[in-house]
Amino acid sequence: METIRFLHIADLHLDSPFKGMASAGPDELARLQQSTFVAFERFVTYAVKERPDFVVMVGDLYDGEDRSLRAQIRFQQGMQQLEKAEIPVFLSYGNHDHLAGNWTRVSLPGNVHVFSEEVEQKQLIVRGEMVSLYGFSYPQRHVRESMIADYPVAGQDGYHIGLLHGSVAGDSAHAVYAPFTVRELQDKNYHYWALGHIHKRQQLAEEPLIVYPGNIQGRHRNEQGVKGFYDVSLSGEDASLKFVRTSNIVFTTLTVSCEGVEYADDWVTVCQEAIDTLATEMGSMVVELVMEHTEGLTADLLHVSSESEWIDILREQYSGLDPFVWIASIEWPGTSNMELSKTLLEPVEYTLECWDQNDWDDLVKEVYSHRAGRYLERLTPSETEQLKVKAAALLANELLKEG
Ligand SMILES: [Mn+2]
Repeated sequence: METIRFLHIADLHLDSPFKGMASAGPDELARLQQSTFVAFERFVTYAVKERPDFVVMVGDLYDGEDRSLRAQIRFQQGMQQLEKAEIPVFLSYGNHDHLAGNWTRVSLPGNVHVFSEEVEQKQLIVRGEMVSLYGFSYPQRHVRESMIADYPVAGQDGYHIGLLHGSVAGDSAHAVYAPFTVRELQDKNYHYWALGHIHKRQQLAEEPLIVYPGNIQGRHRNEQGVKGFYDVSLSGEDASLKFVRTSNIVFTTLTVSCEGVEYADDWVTVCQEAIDTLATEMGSMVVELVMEHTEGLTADLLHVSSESEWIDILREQYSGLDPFVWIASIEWPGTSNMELSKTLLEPVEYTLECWDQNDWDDLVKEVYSHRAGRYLERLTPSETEQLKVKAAALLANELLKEG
């Protein structure tokens, strides 16, 4: 069989608002809010240069069901560049950009093929080889039922690729959308399964390759490390993957040893050296600092200055610099257990993130229909958002209270 080559990308979350970064100032926030677009442009540039046979995009192209106009225009421009380079694009929408949302319509060029709300087959011919793609778009936000039965078993001819935005059945860490088992996917006899939805890059199986490329740009502390997409080659039964980085700002954790440090100015130097070394390797980043061996810094030093003062001093050192560095937090020994807090916070944040205005309306329906509740003022969507952030913080505080 001829070798075919395509790019597999998912969870672009264009125009993600970075709501969790409330501590950042307006300049830093603006910089963060640009990052999903920068990551997307890196992908487009790569595609135009490398000329793959086609591209598959597997859901959550947009962050919100309103598909912000800015995101749509930037996406449309990207698709036009791919059209000029004669690269077909096959895409499906996910739970974040489901078809029941309300958005201003922006047209997409003719090289873009969108999967409808029912599993369907699309085909193209690459150097005489028939390539069949199967997928669907989310008709509404929640698709809790399995969609696997609707995917046909592959025939003998050509290549077969499945697109699926969803998660493994029984994965309790993530609200389950379009659940599947690896076995069910394998039973379809496809050459490749292009997955989306889970933001952590991973391979669920090798025969055939069942792959989450992860998202293209981290959006908060639980989406750490370098992000990107896969450049995939299929040659008969053989497959190879190459990861391509797109992330513009990396979320990361850095442990700093304060051994031998006695004075605050030495502490600043030690931190700066560690941060600069990491930034040289990672580029722009949002970093959580973890201090260790702080015995030399007397308790006085730590007590006299508040935690916010320490962090502000470091932040000032990096204000307005390139690469962009934002110090998200400083953890001192004994203040909290970061591993524990991550374990607890991930499901909490995910749950809150999955809430939309409808879920909220449902929840408070009773309150407003109550005799006395009719006179209450309604919360605006932005107040609801703030409430979610506060609720997550409150819950985390309660959970992490030390005995
Ligand atoms: Mn997603």
